[in-house]
This record gives sequence, structure tokens and C-alpha cells, in this order.
Amino acid sequence: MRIDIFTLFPDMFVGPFAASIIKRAQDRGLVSIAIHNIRDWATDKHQITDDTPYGGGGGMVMKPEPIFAAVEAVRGDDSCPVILLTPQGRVFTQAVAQELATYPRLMLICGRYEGVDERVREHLVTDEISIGDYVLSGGEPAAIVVVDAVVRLLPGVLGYERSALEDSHATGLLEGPHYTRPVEFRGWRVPDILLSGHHARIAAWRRQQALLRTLQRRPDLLARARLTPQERAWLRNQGYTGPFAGEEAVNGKAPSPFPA
Ligand code: JD8
Repeated sequence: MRIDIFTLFPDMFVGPFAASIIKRAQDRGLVSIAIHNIRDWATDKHQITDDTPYGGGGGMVMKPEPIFAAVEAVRGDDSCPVILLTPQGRVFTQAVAQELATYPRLMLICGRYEGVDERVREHLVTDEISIGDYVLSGGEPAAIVVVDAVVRLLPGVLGYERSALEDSHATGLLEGPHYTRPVEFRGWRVPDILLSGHHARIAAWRRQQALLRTLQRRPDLLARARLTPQERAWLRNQGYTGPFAGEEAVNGKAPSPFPA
């Protein structure tokens, strides 16, 4: 996958993309990330990229010309999603990350100040995404979040780490507790079940812990989680009164989309 990011603050991406999984994915040629400074496409003497809003009011608005010039020059004849990070976009979830991971190329536009001229949204942008309901100073942190979530889904990126399919938000449940050595720390012991060597019982305990933790902390997630009839009944017993999804998992496997 190739990802092009358009920003007035390219320095903000250096640290996050030079470490860990994103760095390794780039080094292995699984993703190529290019950061483009929108200011490089400003044509006037002072390389101005923003201006005062028509109609008055405070703040500055990013001008359309440098953004169009930058995206069109870098895109060439390619057609690909052009995503604006904005508080007005659809909310970014694991499902959106999975969708974006299917494209060979993505372009991300990061706004600043009061945002971008509306003509950028109307005539250049194909998709608008928000990473959540809180106020950032610009789109850059949101772009970093989107790139992280998408890149780790690309084939071959996760190595020794657990498969992305088992991730908590891919199963629709929070994960239960994790433990490592020592078996006793300041008198606090690791649960005996995890030391028992009974792999089936350990898996069942972990699933129960995941269900319990989701019930306690994010009961809203249970409505969409893939749960067996037994798990639904157990959750009802634990006091869950909310809805469950129409489809149900069988033996913990994903339900087939095809009729029997
Ligand atoms: C882009 C400018 C700040 C937004 C006035 C000052 C995303 N989940 C999210 N929260 N915030 C953003 C975001 C904020 C941005 C820009 C994204 C460009 N700002 C502006 C409008 C109101 N503030 C975001 N994705």
C-alpha cells in the first residue's frame, strides 16, 4: 500500500513513523508512506496557505489552491480515496480501518486552523473521517491514528504478534487480563488456571474474562459481538439486559454468510 499525507506540519509524523511496527512495515516494503508539505505548492512569494474567512469571524481557513495542486500533482492519473481528517467525518472504527486496508493507495489531508475551504471537501475529498468526539488542533494526530490502525492490518505486517483477527475490536470484545513472570509479585499471584497447562480450560477462562470485562466496561459492545447462544445466556445470567446481534457464532467461528 502507498499512503500520501498532506500537511502543513510534516515534522509531526517523523517520530511516530520512525518507530515500531510502522517503521518495520516500511523497511520491509509492505507500505510506503510519503509526507507532503502543502506549503511547497503555494505559489505566492510568502507561500501563504491560509486566509481570513469570507463573511467574517475569527480564525483562518486553509486556501484551496495549494491543497488541490499538491493532491493533483502527487496523485497523477491514479484514482484513490482522498480522505479529509475532520471532526465532521464518519467516526473511525475497526470496520473503517478494515475497509481502508483493502485499497492499494490512500491520500490523507490534514487540516489546521478553522479547517479547509469547503470546495476542498466538495470537489477533491472522497471521504471524511473523525477519530472521535473530542477537539484536536489539527488533522495530524488523527492521520497518525488512521495510518497505525490500517498498516497493522496489511498482509505480512504483524509478525510474531498475534493475528489482527484476534484483536479485541475485531472479535467485538475487550480482552481479558494478561500476565507474565514472575508467578508471584509483591504477594499477588497469577491465576492458577493459567499455570495448569489445560489449554481448552485456559481458552474457556480467557473467553469468560473477555465477556465479563466487556460487560463491566463496555456493555454497548455486546450488541454487536459474535456470541454463541450459551454465551448470550451466560451474559443474561450476569445481568446483561441489552440487545444481541441477529447472527450468532457457532463454535466461536464466524457465521457463514451463505444459507445452509
Ligand atoms: C482536523 C482544524 C481544529 C476544528 C475549530 C480549532 C479529526 N476527531 C477529531 N477531533 N478534531 C479533529 C480535527 C480538528 C481540526 C482539524 C481534525 C483541522 N481542527 C478545529 C473545527 C473547530 N478547531 C478530529 N479527524
